[in-house]
Amino acid sequence: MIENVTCLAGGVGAAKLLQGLINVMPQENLTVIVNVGDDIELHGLHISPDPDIIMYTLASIVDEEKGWGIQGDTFNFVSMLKQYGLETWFKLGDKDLATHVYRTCLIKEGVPLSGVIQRLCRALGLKVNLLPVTNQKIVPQILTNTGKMHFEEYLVKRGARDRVLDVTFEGAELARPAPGVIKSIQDADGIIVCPSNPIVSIGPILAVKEVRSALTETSAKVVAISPIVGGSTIKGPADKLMRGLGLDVSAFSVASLYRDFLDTFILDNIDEKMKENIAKLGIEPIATDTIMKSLQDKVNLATRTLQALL
Ligand code: FO1
Repeated sequence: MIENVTCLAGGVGAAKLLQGLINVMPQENLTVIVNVGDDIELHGLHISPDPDIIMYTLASIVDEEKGWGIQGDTFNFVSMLKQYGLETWFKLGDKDLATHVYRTCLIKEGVPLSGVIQRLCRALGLKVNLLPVTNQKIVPQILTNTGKMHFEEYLVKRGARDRVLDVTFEGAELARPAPGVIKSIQDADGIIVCPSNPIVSIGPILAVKEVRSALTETSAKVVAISPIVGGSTIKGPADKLMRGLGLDVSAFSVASLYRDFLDTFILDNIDEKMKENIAKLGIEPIATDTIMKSLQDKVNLATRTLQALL
C-alpha cells in the first residue's frame, strides 16, 4: 500500500505531475523536495522560481499558459523599474512581487527558507509538505562560450543562446539537507523523480550531501518520469544542457543518469524502442503517454506513476 510519497521536483514539468498527484492522493501524504538552484537575488529580493511555480500551480493560481507567475497578474512594478533604468529581463508580476517581498522580509528576520516555504504554503491553503532540498545556497553555474553565468541569466536574460560547455554547482559541498529532507526519503512508501531538468533541477537536489545515498539505500521503490520525449524537451533547455555536457538527449540518457538509485523509468510511448536498453541498466521500463496538457492527462500520469510504485 502506497501511503506516503516523496517527490524530487524542479519547476513547470514537476508542477504538472504534482497537480495530478494531489487529485489522486491526500496532500498530507505528499512530500515534495524542491530545487532551489534557480534562486536568484534581483532588486534586493530573494526570488525562488521552482518553489513558487509549485505553490502557485497547486494553489491553482499559476499562469497556466506560461507555467510560472500568477494568472492575470499586472507588471506595473517592472515597468516603473524600467523607467528608473533598472534591468527588467526577469519579469516579476505585481502579485508575484508580494511573494518575493514577504520571503525576503522573513529571511531578514532569520527564518530559514524551509520556514518561509511552509508559511507561504499554509497562506495559500496548501497541505502538501514542500521542502527546499537545502536551506543554504546551491547555485548551478552555466559555463558557456561567452563566460560563466547563473542559470536564469543563461535561460531568461540570454534566451539559452550560448553554447554550454559545463555546469557546476557552487556551494554543493557545504549544502546540508534541510530539516526533514532525508527523513522524507527514508520514511517514504514510494519515491517519484518528477519530469524536471535532470541537470539544473534534479541535479542540484542529488548534489546535496546524503540525498543520493538515501535514495540508493531506501527500501521504497524509486520511479522517475522522463523529461525528454522523442529526443527533445517539452519545455526548457534540458536538451541544450545535456548536449553541452556531451550527453545524448534521450530518455535512455536520463535513465542512465539516475541508474544508481532508480527502480523504474516511465518514458513516453514515442520512445518505446528504448525499453530494451533501459532494462539492460537494471531498470524496469514503462512506456505510457507522458505528455500532460489537460488535467485528465496529469491525473492519468499520476495514477500510472503511483501504480508503478506498488
Ligand atoms: N521565465 C522566463 O522565461 N521569463 C521570465 O521573465 C520569467 C520570470 C519569472 C518570475 C518568477 C518565477 O517564479 C519564474 C519566472 N520565470 C521566467 C520562469 C523561470 O525562469 C524558469 O521557468 C524556472 O526557473 C525553471 O524551473
